[in-house]
Amino acid sequence: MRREKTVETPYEVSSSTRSESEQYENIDYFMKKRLSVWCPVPGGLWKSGKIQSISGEEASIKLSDGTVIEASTEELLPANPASFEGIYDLTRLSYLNEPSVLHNLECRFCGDMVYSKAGPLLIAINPFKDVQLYGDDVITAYRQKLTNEPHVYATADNAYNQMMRDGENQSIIISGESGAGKTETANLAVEYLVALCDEQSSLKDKILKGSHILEAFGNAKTSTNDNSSRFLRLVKRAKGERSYHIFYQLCAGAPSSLKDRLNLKMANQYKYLNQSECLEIRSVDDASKFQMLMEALDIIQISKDTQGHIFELLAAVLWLGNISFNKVDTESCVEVAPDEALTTAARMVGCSTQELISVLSAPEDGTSEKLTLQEAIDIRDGLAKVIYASLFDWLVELINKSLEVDKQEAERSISILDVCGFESFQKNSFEQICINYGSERLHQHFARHLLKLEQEAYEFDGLDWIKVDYEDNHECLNLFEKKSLGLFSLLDEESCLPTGTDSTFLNKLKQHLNGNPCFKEDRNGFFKIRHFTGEVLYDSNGFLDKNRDTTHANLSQLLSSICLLSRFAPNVLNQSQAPTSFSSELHALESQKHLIGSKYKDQLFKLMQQLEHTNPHFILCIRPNSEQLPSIYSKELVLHQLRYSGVLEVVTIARVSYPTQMAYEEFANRYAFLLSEKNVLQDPLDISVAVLQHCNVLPEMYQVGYKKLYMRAGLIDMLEDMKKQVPQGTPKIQKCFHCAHA
Ligand code: AOV
Ligand code: MG
Repeated sequence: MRREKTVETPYEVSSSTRSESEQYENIDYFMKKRLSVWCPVPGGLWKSGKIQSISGEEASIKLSDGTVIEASTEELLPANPASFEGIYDLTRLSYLNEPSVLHNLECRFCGDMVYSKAGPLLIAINPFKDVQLYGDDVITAYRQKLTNEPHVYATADNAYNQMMRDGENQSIIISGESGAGKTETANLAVEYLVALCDEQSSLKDKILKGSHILEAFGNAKTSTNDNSSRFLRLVKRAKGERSYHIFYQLCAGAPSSLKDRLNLKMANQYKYLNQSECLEIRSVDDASKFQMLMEALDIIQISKDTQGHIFELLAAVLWLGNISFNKVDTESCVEVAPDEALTTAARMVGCSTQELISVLSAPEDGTSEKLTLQEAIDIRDGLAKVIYASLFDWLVELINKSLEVDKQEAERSISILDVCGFESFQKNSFEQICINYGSERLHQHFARHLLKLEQEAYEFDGLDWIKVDYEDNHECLNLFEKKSLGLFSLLDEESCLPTGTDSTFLNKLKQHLNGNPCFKEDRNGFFKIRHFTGEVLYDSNGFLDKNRDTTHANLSQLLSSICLLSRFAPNVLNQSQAPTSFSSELHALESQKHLIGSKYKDQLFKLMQQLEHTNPHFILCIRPNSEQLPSIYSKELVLHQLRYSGVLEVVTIARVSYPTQMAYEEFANRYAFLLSEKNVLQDPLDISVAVLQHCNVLPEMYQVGYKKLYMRAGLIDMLEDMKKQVPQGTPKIQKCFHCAHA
C-alpha cells in the first residue's frame, strides 16, 4: 500500500492502475489496519467484512453481520472508507470496483439522492416515488449554481451553457431499459430548459402541454412500464397491456355531448381495447387525464373544430375495430356486416357506409375477388393503423406549428433523445426486435463517445495510456444491418416473396446468420440474439405480417376514395393552424412504401447522423427493481445494468482522463506571463512545460501530446485562479500547486 488516504481528493490516480503485487500488499495492509473489504458471496454479489487471518491464499473474513467466511485473497476487493459513503461522483471513490460502485449508488438511492455522476455520465435511478427533488425552487438553485449535486437539471444547464458559449448544437441522450425513467427524465430536462425562457411563459406552457398531448397519444401500459413510450400496438398486444392512453381517456372522460356525437361506448365495448384484458392502470384516473388533455389542446391553440376532428378520428379507429364480417358462401369468403360499427365508423371517417364497405372489400390486387376473413381483417386493421399513424404525425405538426418551431430558422438547438427502452419478455416478437435493435444503436453511440473516441485521441496524440477495454457491440449490429445478409434485409426479401412465410424467413436466418456469434438457433419457430444486455428469445411467428404492414399496400385504394379525405382536406381545417392537413399526412405515408423493419432502420440511421453533429450529454437511467416499487434496490438488477452499460469502464477512463486539452500555442499565449521576465523560450511547447514546472504542477497532472497539452480535472481552474491573482506582467509566483496526496 503506497499511501493511506482518509480524505477525498479529486487528483487521486486510479487504484485500477495498480499492479497485482500491490494488491497483494493491500490485503495484508487491510488486515493489519482492520479496513473493510468486499468478499464474494454466492449469487454473484459481495458482502463487506474485515479480514481476521490470512493463510496462504485463503483469508478468513468476519462479515458485518458477525458470520465468518473463507475466501480466496484474490477475490477480495478493497472497500472504501466510511467517509466516502454516498459520494456524488463515482470517479472520486478511492477504490473503484463493482461492489463499491453498487454500494455507493445504493447509499445514495436510500437517501433519495437518485442522481450520481460517473465522470461525464449522469446516472439516474428511478425512485418510483415523489422525491422532492424538482420544482421551481430547485430549478432556481441550479440556475444560480448554488448546488453541485448531480441532477438532470444540472445536465440540462450544462447543455444550455455550452450551446450559448460555443454556439454548438447539443444533445441530451437518455438511455436505459424499459421503465427505467427515460421519459420522466426527458420531461424534467424540458422543464428546466423551458424555465430558462421564462420571459415567454406562454411558450413554456405550450412546450409542457405539447409533451402531455404526445404522451397521451404515444404512450401505453406494458408489463414493465405503466407509461411506456410505444409504437405498433393499435390492433394487437399481449395480455395485461393497454393500447394508447388516449382511447381510455376519451371513453372515460368525454363530456356527454361529445359522447353522443361520437356514439361513444365504454372502453370495454371496443375490441381494440378489451382484447388484452386490461382497461385501467392502478392509481390513474383516465377521466381527469382527459380533462387535462382538453386543456392542453386549448393551450396549444388547437381550435375546437380541429379538436372535434381529432376525437372523430379516434372514434373512427375504435369503431373500425368493432366492424365484423359475415360468411357469404361455402367458400370461406366474407362480407362486411352492416351494423352499428360500420355506420358509425363511416360517419366518423366522413364517408358513406357504401364507400367504406367498398374500401374494406377491395382486394389488394384490384380484382373483384371476394376476400377471406383474414384478408378482410387485415384491411380493416390496416385502415385503423394508417388513420392513427397519420393522426399522430399531424398532431406533432400542429404542436410544432404552435411552438413556431421552424427547423430552418433555429440557429442552435438542444435535442433531447428519449426512445423506447430495451425489452425482454417471456414472448418477444417483431416489436421487441425493433426496440432492441434501436437500443443497440444507441448503446454504440454511448460507447463510442464515452469509451472509444477519447481513448483513441490519447493514443493518436502519443500519450502514455493504458487502454481500458470494453465490450463493443458491432457483431450484434452487423447481425441486423449487414447489407443483403443482415436480419432486416433477409426479412425484407422474404416479405416481398409471395411464397415467403415466417418459417422460410427463419430458415434464411439460420442459413446466413449462423456464423454470427450473436445469433443462435432455438426450438421450432424461435431464435436467440445475444444483445449487449444479454440473450433474448424471439418468436418468429408473425414477423412477416408485421413487417409487411398491410396498411401501406392498401393505401392507394384508400386514397382514391375521395370522400374519405374530403372531411379532412385543408379547406375544412383552419388554414392558419394547419401546417399540413390530415390528408397530406396520409399522402406522406403512402409515399413511404418501405417495409417496417428497414424503414425503422433508416430512420434510426438518420437520427444517429443528426446526433453526430451535436455535442452529447449522456444520462443513463437505471431500473432499481422489476416491480415498479419505491425503496427497493435490487443489487442484481442494478449490477446487470451497470455492467452492460459499461459504467465501470466509463468511470475508470474518467478517473485517469484529461478533460481539458489545449493546443500549445493557446496555452502559451494564456499563461506565458506567469514565467519570469528572463524567459527566453520561443517554442510554445517549451513555454507550456516551463509554465507547468514553474507553478510546481505535479507531472501526473498533465501529459504532453504531439499536438496538445492534456490536463487533469481542476488544473486549468487553478491556473485561471493564479492568473487572476497575478497582474499580467508582474511575474511573481509564490503560490504552488500541490496534489492532496503525498
Ligand atoms: P421509460 O421511458 O424509461 O420506459 P418512464 O420515464 O416512463 O420510463 O418511467 C416509468 C415510471 O417510473 C413513471 O411512470 C414514473 O412512475 C416512475 N418514474 C420515473 N422517473 C421518476 C422520477 N424521477 N421520480 C418519480 N418517479 C419516476 V419505456 O418508455 O417503457 O422504455 O418504452
Ligand atoms: Mg418512455
